[in-house]
Amino acid sequence: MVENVKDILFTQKDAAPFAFDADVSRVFEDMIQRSVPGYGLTLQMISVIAGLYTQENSKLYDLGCSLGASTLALAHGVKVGGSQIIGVDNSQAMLDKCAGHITSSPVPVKLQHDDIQNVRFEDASVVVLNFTLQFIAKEERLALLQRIYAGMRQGGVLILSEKVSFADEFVQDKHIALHESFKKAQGYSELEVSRKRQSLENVLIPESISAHHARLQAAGFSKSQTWFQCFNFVSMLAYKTEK
Ligand code: GEK
Repeated sequence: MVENVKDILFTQKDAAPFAFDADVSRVFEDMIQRSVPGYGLTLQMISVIAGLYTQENSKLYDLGCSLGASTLALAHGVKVGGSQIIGVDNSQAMLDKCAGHITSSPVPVKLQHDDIQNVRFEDASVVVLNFTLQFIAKEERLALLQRIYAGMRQGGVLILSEKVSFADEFVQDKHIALHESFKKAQGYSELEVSRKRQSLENVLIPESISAHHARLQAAGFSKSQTWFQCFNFVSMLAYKTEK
């Protein structure tokens, strides 16, 4: 069970650039649930998708696995034998806590402390980037997706969840207002919301939904679809199939 400590980080600290350090790892479960609308649903559906697409004796990768919530979601969805999950994160503080959580996994999990850009992908049937690509420099995203694609089996899928932006200024402003209202409804104050916004500037870089789909196609994925959207948070599925 993940320990749920209330996130009051931004009542106390100033808006320094956001980092996945020990302070964040302590409150992360509460933080992500109260900050990402639909986060719980993405976890539930990661299980469903893993159930449908995990192939026998294949690997599943959870890139930016944090405390292991998406890793366990994958594990609980798998219905076939011989699979292994590789959870990767470059925050040691996150991985230390993750190690304690994944002991309940019904599927073997190997944790890797590394930049996801250094991972060698092989024999993958399901790959998850649940709100992680947004932290990779824009110009490095295509190369990462190409390597994921190359390490995937035919019939494999990539689940890509992201905070997104909208070209239309009116639509963009409305989504931001809705998201910030959601956060206030979750108990964050105006000050916490604005400090977090500043702290994430230049750290979390959102792109448009169409830019994501275009890049998935450029990386080799034959088809992709958006299966979930709540305000400016979306999740997409990209398919490796015969062209
Ligand atoms: C969940 N998937 O609970 N290499 C490895 N890890 C990275 C990198 C990188 N280059 N950049 C960021 N991370 C999880 C939530 S959180 C999303 C994912 C969020 C890691 C970072 O340390 C953090 O643990 C995770 O990616 C992103 O479903 O905080 O919005």
